[in-house]
Amino acid sequence: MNPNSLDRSIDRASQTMLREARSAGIETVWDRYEKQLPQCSFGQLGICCRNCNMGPCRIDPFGEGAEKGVCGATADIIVARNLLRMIAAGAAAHSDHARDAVLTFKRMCEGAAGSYNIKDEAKLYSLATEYGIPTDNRTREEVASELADSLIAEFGKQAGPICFTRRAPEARIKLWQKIGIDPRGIDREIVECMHRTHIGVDNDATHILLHGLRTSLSDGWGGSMIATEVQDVLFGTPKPVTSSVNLGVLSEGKVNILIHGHEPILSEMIVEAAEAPEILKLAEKMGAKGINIAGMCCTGNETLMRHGVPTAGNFLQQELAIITGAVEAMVVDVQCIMPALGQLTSCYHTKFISTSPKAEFPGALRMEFHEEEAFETAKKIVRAAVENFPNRNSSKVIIPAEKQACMVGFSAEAILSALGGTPEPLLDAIKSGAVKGIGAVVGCNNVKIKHNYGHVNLVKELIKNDVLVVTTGCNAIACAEAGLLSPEAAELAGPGLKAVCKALGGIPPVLHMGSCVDISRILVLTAVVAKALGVDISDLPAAGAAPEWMSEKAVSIGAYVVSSGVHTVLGTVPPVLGSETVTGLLTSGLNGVVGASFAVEPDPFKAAELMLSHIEAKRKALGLE
Ligand code: SF4
Ligand code: MSK
Repeated sequence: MNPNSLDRSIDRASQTMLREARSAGIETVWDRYEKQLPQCSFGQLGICCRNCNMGPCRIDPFGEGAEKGVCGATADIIVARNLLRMIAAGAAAHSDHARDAVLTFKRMCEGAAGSYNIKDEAKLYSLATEYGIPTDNRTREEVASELADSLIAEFGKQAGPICFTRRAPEARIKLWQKIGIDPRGIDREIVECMHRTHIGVDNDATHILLHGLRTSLSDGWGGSMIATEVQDVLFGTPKPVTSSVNLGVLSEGKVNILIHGHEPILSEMIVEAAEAPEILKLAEKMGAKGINIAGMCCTGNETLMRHGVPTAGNFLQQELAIITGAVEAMVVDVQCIMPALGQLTSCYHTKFISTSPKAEFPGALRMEFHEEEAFETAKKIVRAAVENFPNRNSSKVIIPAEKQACMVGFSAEAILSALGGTPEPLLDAIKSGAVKGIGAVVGCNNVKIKHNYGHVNLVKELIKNDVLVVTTGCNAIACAEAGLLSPEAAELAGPGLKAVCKALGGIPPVLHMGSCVDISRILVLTAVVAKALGVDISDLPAAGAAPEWMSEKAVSIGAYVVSSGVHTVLGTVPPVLGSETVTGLLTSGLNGVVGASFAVEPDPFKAAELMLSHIEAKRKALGLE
């Protein structure tokens, strides 16, 4: 790879910092990727196995060497097992995040997490009704406590169903039941993945993959959806709000604190702690003009959409933010946090503060966070950052100018409210062809694809062709940085979509629906639209994409989106090409099973064509030509 910064990112702020990294001799993720090249082709094809100590085994893809592992496992079995383990890890990450959110909710009900409160009472009661929890003549706390117990029970259930799966259209639920993938308890499905992939258990690729679909559904309509809903009850359901994104949100004169990771349990407290009068006074004493909190990755998405807290960047920008030399503290919890941050922050004055009991990092200062003393710990963390301000070396500070305005916070509830409380106006727009369909574009950055290139170009192509885009995760941040989350971006949309955006009071053509777990909001939206049209989700003129995905969470997401009936285009190839059976199942066989499948297309323009032709075909099938 050419080390030119222009080849690594399309984002100008990132290019500036990449040049700075190069001139300062600082190593980044792109340099480490180059040192890995060529990457192991057995790993790329998914045909190596370490599931027992007779191995490691690998299959010769050219048929000249070993065709089977020591135990007799074929390429099909090995690839399928490896994929199932990826789904299990991804589903576990989302669902363990959900577990912590629910346990915090329960502790709050018991009075043991006094810093938290119920911010969305209406959602609390609607969830209670969904769970059949009586609400008459009961206190809010009694209802909340019983709801918390019901949500906690979803993890350990031995027989389903998981309550939120019943939000899907009837036809979809029946299909899941018919093919045996209606998920049972969340933990049960994940544990069963590990059992099935142990040596000598499940040895049929199709059978293994079907369990992958079931596990992923326990994530999408289970763990992820529980995380979203409980966080809404605790912190408020997002409504449209304006803010700004990119590295230019860092402030030269203020204490900069970056909050990075995934769980809003901590970041909500940090945002509050930074407003405490004594802390602001301390900042002034340290010579700062105030405290500037900025998000990173999905923690950034959570605070951006609920409070309009600016976001400094997505996954591939986490190191670049430190290289600005202007960050007093990088505070992290879990997921997508590069272990490289420890060494990198040691080159600057930045304090790298780890907070989760589950996640330790080399070189990090540990300030463990527990709900019982949430606000106090948050204040300690913010104080540590403020006291670090005088250590900033102003000669090392380079803050890029790029800072892009955006409108975010389009929860499913906010979208329906913008439509006047009913999906009808959206259905009318789809029926008339003003809006051709819905594109769900989500997922990470991946160093194998030029930073934000896949995201931004794919989304631009979709809106240009009158496809309304809903986005979460690092795609949402990429779109925001490119100006696609501003009402003015409607000018880049086709005439139909542009008119709809204007008629709805000036909404962007790309709607920010939140963090990774909030892909559950997209599922809810598709279910609402499908039910209103009287069809299954797989009949909708809708398609999904993850143009720069990299994480195991993304594998679980892709699996539950397809299992829910949405055709999905991936921008990077999953490690499955070593098995024709598995590749064939994923790219076409699943159509006959769940009515949707995967495609892989790294070129965002071609990926957009695939999505558009899928949407056209679905329109035609619905008689909407
Ligand atoms: Fe090899 Fe089979 Fe053991 Fe895997 S499970 S390492 S293929 S012997
Ligand atoms: S942060 S999982 S890199 S979207 Fe959710 Fe971004 Fe992917 Fe992490």
